[in-house]
Amino acid sequence: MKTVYTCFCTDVIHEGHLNIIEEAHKRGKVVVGALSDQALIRYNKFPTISQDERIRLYASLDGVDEVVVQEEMMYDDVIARLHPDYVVHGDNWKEGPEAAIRAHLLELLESYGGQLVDVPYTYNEAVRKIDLQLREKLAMPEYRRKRLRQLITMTPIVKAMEAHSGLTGLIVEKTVVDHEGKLDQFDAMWVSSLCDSTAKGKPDIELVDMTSRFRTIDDIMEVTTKPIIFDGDTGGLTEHFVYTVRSLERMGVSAVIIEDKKGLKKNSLFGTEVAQTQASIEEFSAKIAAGKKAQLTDDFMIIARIESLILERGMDDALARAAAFTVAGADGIMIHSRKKDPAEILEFCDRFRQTDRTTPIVVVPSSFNTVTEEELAEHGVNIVIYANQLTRSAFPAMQKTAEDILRFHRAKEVDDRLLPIKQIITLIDEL
Ligand code: SPV
Ligand code: MG
Repeated sequence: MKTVYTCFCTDVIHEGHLNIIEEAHKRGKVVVGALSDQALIRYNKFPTISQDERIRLYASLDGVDEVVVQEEMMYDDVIARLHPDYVVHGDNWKEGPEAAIRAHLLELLESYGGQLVDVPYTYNEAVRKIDLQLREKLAMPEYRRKRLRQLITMTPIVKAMEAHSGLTGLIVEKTVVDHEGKLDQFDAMWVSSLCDSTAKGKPDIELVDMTSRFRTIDDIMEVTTKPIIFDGDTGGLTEHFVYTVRSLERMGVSAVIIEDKKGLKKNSLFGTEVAQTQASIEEFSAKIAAGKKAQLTDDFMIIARIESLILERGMDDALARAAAFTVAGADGIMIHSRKKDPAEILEFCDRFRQTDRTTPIVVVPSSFNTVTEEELAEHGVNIVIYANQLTRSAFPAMQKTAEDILRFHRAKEVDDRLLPIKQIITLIDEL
């Protein structure tokens, strides 16, 4: 009896999957791999049911003889374990980022004479509808809101990228790279006060009001499914912050980060070059506690951002605040620095982790950008935020195009650095 292997990464079975099982069954004993949660999240297929539920679902299908877990997106482990005579897969993976997985599988199979069977991919109205429904489900507030907490437990470090519009949201949602034998993508979005304000041509001083900030969130939510971390600046007056918490929670935002400053807030990357006042531990703890009291779900997170290193008040002050804000109810600590060297951030993380092994740590390596995600994770960081790089890359590109059109009195000279017209009109999917 030959062994036939196929890997599933779905929460819903449609006729395409049944077709694959049928093709597999013709060739021998059918072993279905359930792709693990950890691998699914790198695949933009965030699970809406648990790994155990997926295993039970696949095992219940006619023609399936055995279900195993495929831990990694690449097939190395399952192939070594099972040595299947055949691997069956829909032929849609010949194109796009998944082609790298297919190419690697072919090498593995070749080493012992296994065969790949590419079954014509079933794509019809019913399948399209199921795909769409799954996506819509992930975009619903109750699914999106809890996704950040889930990700923290599922991946060594959650990677968030700045978004300030529907378009940048789509970039964070959809960008996938095939790098070092793995697919990779961002896990979450950061609605930065700096970039949201900059996109509106305003300074980052809490001038863009909450109604406008919520509008940005809504634009992003309309076209994405990934969780959102909202930059709540100082949180404003405690009496106002409690309403902000309720609104964000209702919208399906996963977390708000508020910083321990008061009065006129300026961007942290100014450091001590401008006057900025840090709130006392007592004042800020009271704001966190009020926010936690206002919160209605267990999913939402209020993360306390500590500005002691930015304002040069020292490591001990930062650590004392982290401990106090956690006691006040903060669900995470963000520590910020504007030094180029990551040393003070890593020292903070190490010392914080000596007494607190669980409270999530968030960092924003805009200045200390030599540090890698792996190093941060080794020091106990749970979330890394790339806070402004999309805005900062778009601005010089747009400015140069504007200058060159003025210089040449026509647009021909800039044309070869532009997105082709055909692509810009088809960039956004229609329903
Ligand atoms: C933001 O992105 O708005 C932030 C991070 O708050 S920073 O600009 O570094 O202060
Ligand atoms: Mg900000």
